[in-house]
Amino acid sequence: MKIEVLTLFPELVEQVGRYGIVGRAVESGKLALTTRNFRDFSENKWRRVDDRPYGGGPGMVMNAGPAVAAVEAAKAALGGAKVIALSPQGERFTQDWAKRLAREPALVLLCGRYEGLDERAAAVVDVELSVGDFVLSGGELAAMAVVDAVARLLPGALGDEQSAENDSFSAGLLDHPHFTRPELWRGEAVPEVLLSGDHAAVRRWRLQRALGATWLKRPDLLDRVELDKEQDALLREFIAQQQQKERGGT
Ligand code: 9D3
Repeated sequence: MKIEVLTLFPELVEQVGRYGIVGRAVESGKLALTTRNFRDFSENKWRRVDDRPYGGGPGMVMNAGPAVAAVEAAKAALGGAKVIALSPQGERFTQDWAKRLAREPALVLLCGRYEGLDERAAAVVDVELSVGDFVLSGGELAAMAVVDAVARLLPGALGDEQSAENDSFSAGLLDHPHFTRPELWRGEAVPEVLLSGDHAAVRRWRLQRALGATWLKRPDLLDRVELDKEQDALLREFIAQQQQKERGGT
């Protein structure tokens, strides 16, 4: 897959391709990650790509000209691509979006700076995405999150195929707790079942703790997953145990 990021800070965005799973996807040729600087498409000798907002007010607006020229150059270089603008006004980027985007042959990610982009550049954008309800200084960190989430879904990117399989085991749920050596640390033991060698029991424990953590911390996620009979029984048991503890505690 090819991803080209359009930005005023190409060196910032390139860092995401140097480390970890994204770095490996780039190294192995599964991901071609490139950047393009809007400034190279400035229409003035000062290389400016922003100007004051019509109608007045604080801040600056990104010019449509360099943004659209950069998108057109990117699409030509990639042989066509879906164009995504990172924007606080965008639809929420989710794991479903990551899965959808991982199936595309090529993406252009347009990162805004300043107060926003001249509205007349919107015509070249296929979809606007936001990474959450908080204020960033620009689209770069959001684009890096999208690159990371998409790259790890590319076939073979994880290396350890089990990690991808585990993701489906607990799809839409929070993770279960993890333990590693030593067995006893500052007086705290590892749960017995994880030392038992009983793989079916370990699987059930992990599934129950994933369901329990989701119920406690992100009950909204449970509304969006269909629990099978086993999951339903494990969650009911977890809730009963939880209520038992509450009665003991008060
Ligand atoms: C404080 C400025 N805001 C005025 C009400 C508007 C504003 C403009 C530009 C807020 C943020 C930004 C820059 N942010 C992004 O480009 C961005 C973003 C974000 O801020 N949060 C979550 N996802 C994204 S994707 C792009």
